[in-house]
Amino acid sequence: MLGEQLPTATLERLTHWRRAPAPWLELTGLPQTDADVPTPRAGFCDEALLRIPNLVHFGLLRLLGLEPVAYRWENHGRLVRNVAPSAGAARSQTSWGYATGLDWHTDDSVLDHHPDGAPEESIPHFLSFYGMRNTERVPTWLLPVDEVLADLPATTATALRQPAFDVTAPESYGAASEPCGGRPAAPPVRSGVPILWTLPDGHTGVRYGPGRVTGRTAAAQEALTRFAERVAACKGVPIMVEAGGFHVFDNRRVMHRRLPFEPAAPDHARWLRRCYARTAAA
Ligand SMILES: O=C(O)CCC(=O)C(=O)O
Ligand SMILES: [Fe+2]
Repeated sequence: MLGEQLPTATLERLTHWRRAPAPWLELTGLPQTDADVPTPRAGFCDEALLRIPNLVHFGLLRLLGLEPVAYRWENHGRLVRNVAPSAGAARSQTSWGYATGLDWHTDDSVLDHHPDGAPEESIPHFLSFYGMRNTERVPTWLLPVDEVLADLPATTATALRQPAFDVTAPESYGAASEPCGGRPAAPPVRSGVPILWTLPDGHTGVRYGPGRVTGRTAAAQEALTRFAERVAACKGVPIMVEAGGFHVFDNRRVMHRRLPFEPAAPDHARWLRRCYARTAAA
């Protein structure tokens, strides 16, 4: 049981978060593997070498009351994504890229945002990361949507709540760098959806990705431009996930980005393990 391995203070933080989830949570100093497993160079690796990272990662999700989610059209349908530089994907707008930045976005914004949507068709509630190594010290930047909205006119927010936007799928859905095999086609576009909506707990939810959303009317496009300008003016908060670190954030209340970086030597480059999750059914 992971609970028996963790300090009381950590367990208390997990219990507190589970009762009242903050937009994000960070932990450090978690159990790590003794073996020096090289960073995967092309996205995937032997999961048998990662028993401890997986036990810690999935154990933490369980303690937080979250269920892992995978999508059939990305990452070969696997639960854990190796967020690591891959030479073949250097300039891609995916978590395997590094030479270009990933600008502010939410993940899988092309999926369903309704609270009663099927888990395997819905926007992931949370992104969770377990750190294998990050000697380059490259953070994941976070930006709460509330911070963006604080400086936007109410009329703009109202326009963003209209079902007046189209969203296209991200590059990671069957990207050229990830041979598709027999995977089913991803939903290429979702039409007539809002950018902002109200979550069951009353917070504002957001779906966003530059170049992935368009307004269907002049008013919708105008509101989107105002939103993009405001987002571009925000700095956000850097979260550094290093070896033995864990980070979970709400993919509907928070946007994230990663700046371009120069990876350390092959086998030792930045390596985070990412798993999508959703609030477990009661
Ligand atoms: O590399 C990172 O810090 C985050 C990459 C990203 O956008 C993701 O994994 O969804
Ligand atoms: Fe992302």
